[in-house]
Amino acid sequence: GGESDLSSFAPDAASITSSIKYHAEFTPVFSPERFELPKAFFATAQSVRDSLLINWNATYDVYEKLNMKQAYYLSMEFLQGRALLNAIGNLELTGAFAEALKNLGHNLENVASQEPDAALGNGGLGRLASCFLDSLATLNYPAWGYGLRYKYGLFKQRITKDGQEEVAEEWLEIGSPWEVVRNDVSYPIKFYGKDIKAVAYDVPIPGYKTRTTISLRLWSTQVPSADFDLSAFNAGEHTKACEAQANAEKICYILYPGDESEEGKILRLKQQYTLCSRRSGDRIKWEEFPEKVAVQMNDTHPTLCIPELMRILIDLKGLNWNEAWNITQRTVAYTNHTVLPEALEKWSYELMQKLLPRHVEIIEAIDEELVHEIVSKYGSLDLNKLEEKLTTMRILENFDLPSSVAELFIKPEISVDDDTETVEVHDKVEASDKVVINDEDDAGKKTSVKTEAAAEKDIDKKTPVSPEPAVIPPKKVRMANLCVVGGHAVNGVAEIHSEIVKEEVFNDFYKLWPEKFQNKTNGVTPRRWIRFCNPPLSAIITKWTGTEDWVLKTEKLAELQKFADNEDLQNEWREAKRSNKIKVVSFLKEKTGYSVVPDAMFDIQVKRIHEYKRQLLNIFGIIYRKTNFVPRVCIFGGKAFATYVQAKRIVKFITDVGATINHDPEIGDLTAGMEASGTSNMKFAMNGCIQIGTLDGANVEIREEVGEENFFLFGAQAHEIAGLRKERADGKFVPDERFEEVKEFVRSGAFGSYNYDDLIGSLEGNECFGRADYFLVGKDFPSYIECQEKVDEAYRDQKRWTKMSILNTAGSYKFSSDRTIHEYAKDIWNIEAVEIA
Ligand code: DL6
Repeated sequence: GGESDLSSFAPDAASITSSIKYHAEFTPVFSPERFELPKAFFATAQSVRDSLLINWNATYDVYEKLNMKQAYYLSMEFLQGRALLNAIGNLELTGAFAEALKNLGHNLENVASQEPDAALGNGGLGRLASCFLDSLATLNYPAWGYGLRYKYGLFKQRITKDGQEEVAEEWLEIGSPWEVVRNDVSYPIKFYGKDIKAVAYDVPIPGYKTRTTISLRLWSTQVPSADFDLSAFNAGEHTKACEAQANAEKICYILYPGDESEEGKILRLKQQYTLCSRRSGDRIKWEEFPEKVAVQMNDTHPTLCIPELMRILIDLKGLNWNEAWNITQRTVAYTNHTVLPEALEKWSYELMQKLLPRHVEIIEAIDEELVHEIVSKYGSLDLNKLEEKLTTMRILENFDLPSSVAELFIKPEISVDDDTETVEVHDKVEASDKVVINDEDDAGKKTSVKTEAAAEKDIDKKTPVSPEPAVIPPKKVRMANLCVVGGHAVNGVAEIHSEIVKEEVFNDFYKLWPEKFQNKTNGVTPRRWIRFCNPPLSAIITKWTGTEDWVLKTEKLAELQKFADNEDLQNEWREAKRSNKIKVVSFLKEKTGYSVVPDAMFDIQVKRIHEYKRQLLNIFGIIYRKTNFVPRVCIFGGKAFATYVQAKRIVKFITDVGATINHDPEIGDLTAGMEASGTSNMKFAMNGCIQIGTLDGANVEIREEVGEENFFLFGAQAHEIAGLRKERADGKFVPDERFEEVKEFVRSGAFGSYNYDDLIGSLEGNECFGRADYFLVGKDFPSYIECQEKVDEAYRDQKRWTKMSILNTAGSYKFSSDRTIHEYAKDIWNIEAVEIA
């Protein structure tokens, strides 16, 4: 309970030692004889959990009593990572646990390294959700994370001679010491008229230097035990008897199951509905719901919470449409994380209707209301313009207009001559769409699927088509439009991105409802990303700013600015960096067998592999610079999505170049407007790294904060991109000789026998990709390598370099997720912090 005198509970090393011994013996998950590392990890984590449980229960006791508004962060991804060091750091018990483990013959770091990686996310979007949870707890905001308990997290990456290979990561194999199954919190979910059961597993999220400990609630799917087909099993039909169970469990099997196949799509939609489906408590007064609950949709994956809340309010609670709509809109808000059109989710209408017919009915009604609103606002426009608005803004794509407004329009007839017909198509099919060619009727029995390039050629507006069958564009549900319509707030994740959201991606909606649109520049938690991951640098910051307050109030980091030229600070700073680099040297040796020197510049890019993230530009630069300049250790970290062929080619290419360069006896080492924010850039700046980048995402703001002279800028800017792409497509682009040289060198087979024609071809407008160097690697190459020369020059002057590094840390204070969370709490969720006494 919250009021117990355990509030001052702060165990010392001796009591922690007994607690670890107790758990090793009495909450066993290993056999009793030995006390080896895995067992030491489990017992230590169980002991930490005891401390967390006291605060955790107290937190929700208070929330229950005060019945205040709480925020629910709905996300298909939480990239939590390992929790042990983070938890004891937040509890300020690191020293005590280290001593306790020493008493038991172990070392804390080795014990912590035993923890499986809870990688329930792909990259920035999932890690952002986890940073937000840390900040919410630290700042005492009443909140929850809601996600799915995937059995397998993000795959483990193996690099083989063929490139990347994905291996399943079963993070729950030995169980998780953190999660608590809430057997009393389970709900039925209906698919095709049959119930499955979603059970809550709660993970404690402790705040830093506070008792507040909030929950990450992960849902797991099962079949109600009464549904087990005992007679089939006894009759020997084992597979049949277990089928229902297997079908239910597979929903939470893996993070982002491949959705190329129909089965994959259905599974993904079931996952999304599982996250959003809820039968809420009867104690709730529905009219007060938005005063008690704020729901944040992390991208469009949780969009179904909109029709689901409507369904609950109308069908189960008996509210009328307007009341339900008002409550829903005031409750939910949407964060957009991408401007890439192919990443804006659209669901096949047909598929969705089969799985969730009632939700589709509700979506159709929302769409119809939207159509009326657009018509009443823009009714005075000429009909073509009005039709254009409806075409881009509607939630339903490729649908006829509702009959209530259809008579406003005189539709162009499809004119059928003897052997030629003209097909009016209202919208261009997106790059990733498959186009269904239908040679029967709308119900489409004989169908075939066309590829992207063929589809784009086929469906240009008013294409004369002779006697070929007509193209019937597939009916879709645009989840992003539903989010914008159904939520009271829409935000981007960096200033430039939020501008693009307003001016391009959702411009028509912005004109209709400007008040909905906001910016919330991302942030990362300074606990995990400086204090705990970089103890040498943290100690220096604490010494020079006078206290450890900067961990909570990152604006204090700015105080370092006044010492940036101080020789003592510079020497300490260099020493800390060197000690960290020595750790990297031994890590690299252990993982790759390569030996590198710590005095070299470490040139690092860590993020998902994606064409727009420009790993290709980086590696081309490395090939070009191969024999010149300052020695560098170039490190790439990142995974390619399992079905993203071009990204996997890039992984293969990087490893081939690495293998060749690393065996060379002479050597002892981003497209603007496309990166929504980036968060690795924030982690790098906080840790005193000097960055090279384009003016994109949060880079723009980082450069502003750390100072132009402390950021290496190259490349075209967002507003130039469209023109440059056109120039490229029109064949007017003249590539730089140095770029041509590098391509030639790659073609010559310098990096092995793998055929890189497709990779190089994509930089030249190879037919197979249909778009000439879409990510403008060739265009930015000269600017990139010239900028890298400036990087070398700066590195040669170590005093200047160290000053730049200090000023990066000093200027990074804005990028704490604490700042971001305060903004969400105030501007979108309207929640207040509550301290747990
Ligand atoms: O907002 C978190 C993160 C940004 O920092 C990255 O710039 C952006 O690429 C990423 N977006 C996605 C989009 N996925 N979907 N859908 O991962 O979000």
